[in-house]
Amino acid sequence: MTYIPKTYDQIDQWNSLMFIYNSALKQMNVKIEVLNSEFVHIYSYNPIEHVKSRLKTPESIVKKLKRMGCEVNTFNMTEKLNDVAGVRIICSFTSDIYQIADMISRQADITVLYVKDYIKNPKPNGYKSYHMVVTIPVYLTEGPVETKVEIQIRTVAMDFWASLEHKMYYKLGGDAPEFLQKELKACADVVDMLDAKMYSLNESILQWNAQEEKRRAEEGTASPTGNAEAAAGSSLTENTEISVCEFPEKAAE
Ligand code: 0O2
Repeated sequence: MTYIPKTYDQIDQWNSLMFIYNSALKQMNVKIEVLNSEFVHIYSYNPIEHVKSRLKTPESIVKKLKRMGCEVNTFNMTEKLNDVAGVRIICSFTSDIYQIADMISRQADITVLYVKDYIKNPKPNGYKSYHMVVTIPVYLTEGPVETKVEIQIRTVAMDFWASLEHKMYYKLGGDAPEFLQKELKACADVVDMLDAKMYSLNESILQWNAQEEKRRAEEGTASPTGNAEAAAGSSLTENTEISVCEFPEKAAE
């Protein structure tokens, strides 16, 4: 956070900072919702399954600052931590991840500070996800405050693995025996295979649909599904859930 309004020194600084981070999350959620709606409007397809956002808990902030060897204060919280405000976007297919990341990066008021692509470069334990740390301006009475938000984008399958791995690892105090680590990595490989299989199935269905549409057009018969949107069977309001809450695995802490 490059600039904090002067009036905020006089009132509780912690609550003020959390208010700014929370406002950044709200703005980010609206942006994501609009992008998804536009995608449905143009392509009759919603790439986003659901979105979750959360503010890091005070306990988690303290723990992370200590782990980093930093003194626990609000300055270090805003300077050293990049995930006090976090959004997690869960999408259908790996290809959606890069499309969503691109749509977010192209927003004029969003600055991408850095990206960690754990899909192209998975962690040794098997963790896969696309991380972006961005800043978004929060417009306060005294002017805009550039606020950091961490965006994690992953498929439903990657999220399933990461949520359970986080829970199990936490239960073991972050020190899992080697055989469990191997099992978790094996599960991550199964998740990879599932993602690839679902993607190729979807491609086949799209191809089949296109061929059927063409055949019907040639025969002069209408599609039984009526129109493209009905064929895609999706709209933001029907399928996409945007909620502001703890990430599920964090709620356990
Ligand atoms: P928690 O408990 O989820 O909050 P950086 O801020 O980018 O300089 P950091 O925070 O180590 O450094 O970045 P990284 O590696 O991108 O990880 C950020 C978050 O991604 C983590 O936050 C986790 O939420 C998630 N993550 C990273 N690695 C793993 C993993 O191996 N398994 C699971 N399940 N999640 C992972 P925190 O604060 O480390 O943890």
